[in-house]
Amino acid sequence: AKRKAPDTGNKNEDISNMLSQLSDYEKNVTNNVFKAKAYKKAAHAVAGLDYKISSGKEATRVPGIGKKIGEKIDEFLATGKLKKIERIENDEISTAISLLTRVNGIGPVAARAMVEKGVRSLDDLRKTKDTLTHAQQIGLKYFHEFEERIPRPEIDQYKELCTKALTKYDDSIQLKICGSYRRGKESSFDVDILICHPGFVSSMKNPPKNMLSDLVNFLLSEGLLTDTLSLGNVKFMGVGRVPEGKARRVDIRIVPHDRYWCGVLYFTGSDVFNQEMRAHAQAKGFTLNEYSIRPIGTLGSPGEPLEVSCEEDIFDYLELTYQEPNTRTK
Ligand code: DCP
Ligand code: MG
Ligand code: MN
Repeated sequence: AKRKAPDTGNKNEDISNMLSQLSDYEKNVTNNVFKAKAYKKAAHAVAGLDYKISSGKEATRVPGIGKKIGEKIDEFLATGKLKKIERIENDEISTAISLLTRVNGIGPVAARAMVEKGVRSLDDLRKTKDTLTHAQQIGLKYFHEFEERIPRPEIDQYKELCTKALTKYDDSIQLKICGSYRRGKESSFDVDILICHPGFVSSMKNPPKNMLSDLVNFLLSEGLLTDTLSLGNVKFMGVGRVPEGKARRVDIRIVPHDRYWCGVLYFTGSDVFNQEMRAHAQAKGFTLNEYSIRPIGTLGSPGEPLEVSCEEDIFDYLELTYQEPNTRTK
């Protein structure tokens, strides 16, 4: 449902779009996470090729593309379309479910339930407003704004304004904008802000009481944040706005001060890159997550977290060459 970044240099854009469409369908309509992932992986794989695919058989040589997807590619190359996608697009129920899952806070299960109750459009949804959660109401309110990508210069503004505001609030706070912005993208779906403070370290189970909510309240009072979708001890999801700007999705995450760099690596992504890095760690006898990298002992249980003082340290433990954020596409 997320609007894709313009994919410059994709020699197989039609095919990768087709596969993304099938992935979205499996994710949102049939709720088949496994198939959705397979299609997404295939879409990424064909998008990354430096040549134009000329047959399904040829495509199956690409890792992540099996016989079935190869057949779909053949049908698409021969007819310029896919019967399966036509059927999906002509199906009222599927179309309605797909539309509803584009609302922030409405997942596949909720969308289906709403469609079963007769909801087909955003207007229908507005009529059921009282039954929606707070997050879903915000999602509906900003439906169109949330689908627009955020231009990089606007995230530069978030960086400057949040740094200024938070330094005023508490000058021990450290913040870094991660996600697709840190990977150098010209536009992003949301603003991902990673925060740490020396008052929250890994030996504590949670940050000191209200550390995140106090900080969020401050940004709300400054007008940089406008709404809350969800707020936990370490994670805020909500809405922000810079002066003259549009409503934007903002995620804020607090990580323990001594675990900052594992947090930075995780939150910089991409998600596919993270998956592959974790798989690689596993293969090398480590376990890697957003908090730590730990060696797996002979009995199979993880040992103590290793010392990490920059992202390079993590690559070093795994015997990988350091990768700059803008190369971490997968
Ligand atoms: N992340 C992850 N696995 C997930 C979700 C997120 O590893 N299932 C990590 C990697 C992502 C980062 O968190 O890069 C931020 O998540 P976003 O959903 O904000 O994704 P991006 O910032 O990478 O892209 P976008 O521009 O779509 O926000
Ligand atoms: Mg993001
Ligand atoms: Mn995010």
